[in-house]
Amino acid sequence: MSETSLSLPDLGWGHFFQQQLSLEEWETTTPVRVFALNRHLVDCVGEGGRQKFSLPHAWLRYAVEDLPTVGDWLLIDKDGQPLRLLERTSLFKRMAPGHDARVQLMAANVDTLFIVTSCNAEFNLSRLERYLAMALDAGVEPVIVLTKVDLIEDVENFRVQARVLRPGLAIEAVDSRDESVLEILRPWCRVGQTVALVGSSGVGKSTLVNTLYTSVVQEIGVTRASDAKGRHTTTSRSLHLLPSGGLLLDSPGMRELQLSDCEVGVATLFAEIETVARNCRFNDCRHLGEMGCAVAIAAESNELDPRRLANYLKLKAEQERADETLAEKRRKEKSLGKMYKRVQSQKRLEKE
Ligand SMILES: Nc1nc2c(ncn2[C@@H]2O[C@H](COP(=O)(O)OP(=O)(O)OP(=O)(O)O)[C@@H](O)[C@H]2O)c(=O)[nH]1
Ligand SMILES: [Mg+2]
Ligand SMILES: [Zn+2]
Repeated sequence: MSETSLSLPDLGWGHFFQQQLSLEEWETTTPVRVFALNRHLVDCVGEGGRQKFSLPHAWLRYAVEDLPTVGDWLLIDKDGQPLRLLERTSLFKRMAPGHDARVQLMAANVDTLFIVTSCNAEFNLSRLERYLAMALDAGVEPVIVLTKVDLIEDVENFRVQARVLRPGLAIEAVDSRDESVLEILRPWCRVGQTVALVGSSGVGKSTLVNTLYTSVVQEIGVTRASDAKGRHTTTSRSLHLLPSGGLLLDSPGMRELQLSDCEVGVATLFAEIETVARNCRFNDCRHLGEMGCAVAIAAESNELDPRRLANYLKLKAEQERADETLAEKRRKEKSLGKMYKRVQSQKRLEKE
């Protein structure tokens, strides 16, 4: 599909975005979708084709969540300058790798998340739960895509394991290099639908993108045979238009994925544990040995899956730590801001 012949619905536009525009904006501005970002340079596609611009200087002071990320819709004026960011249907974010407790936006307005995992040593239920919690939290439909089925005999075993993660979870098994993926994944790749991919390095995300795209657009890495681990060949995030009409976002594998603000997602995914927890004696029970803990009692009588429970507690703890680090950072920024203001007013006094 050529970028110059696209309509807004082809790019994922719909009622949700339309209703955010005033009549005046509808007449004087143009919506464009962010296809790629490189520091402050934004690469967008609209009805008029592709265009690039730098973020306005004033925007650099905005909070991270108010800045555009891949998949966002922006309104631009007649001169091609961005005016404002439209509200999102969904947003993926994470704690940035490193120690400075920064939230990093990963993708906006995604409809479906392909959680890619391969049928080998990489397959790990607790890791899948982490991605599922993210998808559910963002309000995005998760689909488990099992790759490398050509290398194993018993794919059913993987399916059965994945099925218990969530009732009604869509699970598809593919050889990412084979054209059959076009047919298997088509229900989620129709015109205007946006799909994102997550998964460890080497599971075949770029290979999937290439097969769906039919031409080579992403560099493909070599997996070390010994441990089935790759080395994250893909380093940028960008949207690709699929021949089927959908849009696909290939993100770098998430090496240091940390949940940020996924409380709802964790609660939704582990509903069976949350239900039991309602019977704990204390409202704020952390299920770590407190008196009258219903979760502990259920675990002892094997009513709860021990692996799931352990992962639930781990994700909750991670969540708490992330919340604390963020709160601490905000406190520091606030007191720095206050100090700055004091210094400024002191200087003014001295001048007078
Ligand atoms: N046999 C087989 N090989 C596959 C399949 N999917 C991917 N591969 C191979 O696995 C290796 C890694 O695939 P990539 O597509 O680069 O993996 P990736 O998920 O994009 O990895 P990063 O970009 O590093 O995160 C390549 O050599 C692929 O050819 C599959 O379904 N079957
Ligand atoms: Mg890749
Ligand atoms: Zn408890």
